[in-house]
Amino acid sequence: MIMTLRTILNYPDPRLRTLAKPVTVFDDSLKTLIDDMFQTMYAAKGIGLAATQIDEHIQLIVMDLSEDGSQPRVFINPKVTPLVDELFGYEEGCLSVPEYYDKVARPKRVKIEAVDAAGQAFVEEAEGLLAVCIQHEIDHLNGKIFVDYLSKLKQDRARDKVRKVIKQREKDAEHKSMKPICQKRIKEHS
Ligand code: K1U
Ligand code: ZN
Repeated sequence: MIMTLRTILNYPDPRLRTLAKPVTVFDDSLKTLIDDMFQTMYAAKGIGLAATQIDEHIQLIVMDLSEDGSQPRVFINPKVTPLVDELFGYEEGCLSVPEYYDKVARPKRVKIEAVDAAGQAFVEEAEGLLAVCIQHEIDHLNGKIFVDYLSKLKQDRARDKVRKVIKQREKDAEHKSMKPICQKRIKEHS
């Protein structure tokens, strides 16, 4: 099976604001997209990923809340309904806002209605990390990012942080690509 590592869009890319369309066809190209999303999420050390984040604007989410990557889950056309008024505050992260974390309060217990990768509809109740993560990911499908819940000052800080992280990643990638040439030169001169 060929899997592709996809590029994750970074805040404040305007494509992150696109509204995702419902999935209507469950075919091999959807399966390939799901595989690509898992590979991309695991490679980025995330616990969730919405299709929006890789510039695919359909209602598709992958998630794995386990420590060892043993519990992959797929949510297609997901819907959440709060079951309580009580809010739960959690320090959230986002692969589209790398290395920036802040607390967001969301409904503590929710009902999830979705369809799995096999096209089977399911309903479940969630709290804790699953409730936090599914609400965060559904926000992505609606063009919303967790920093939207924060003050303008914090949004500016998040933007600056992302800029810095991207610059550093570009530098690291450049160094990495130069390494084999340097090693060859060192060998030639020894
Ligand atoms: O949507 C995403 O970008 C994935 C995001 C999911 C998420 C994590 C924590 C709270 C809400 C939503 C991440 O995976 S961020 C990656 C990360 O830093 C993290 C990983 C494990 C636990 C907590 C954060
Ligand atoms: Zn996110």
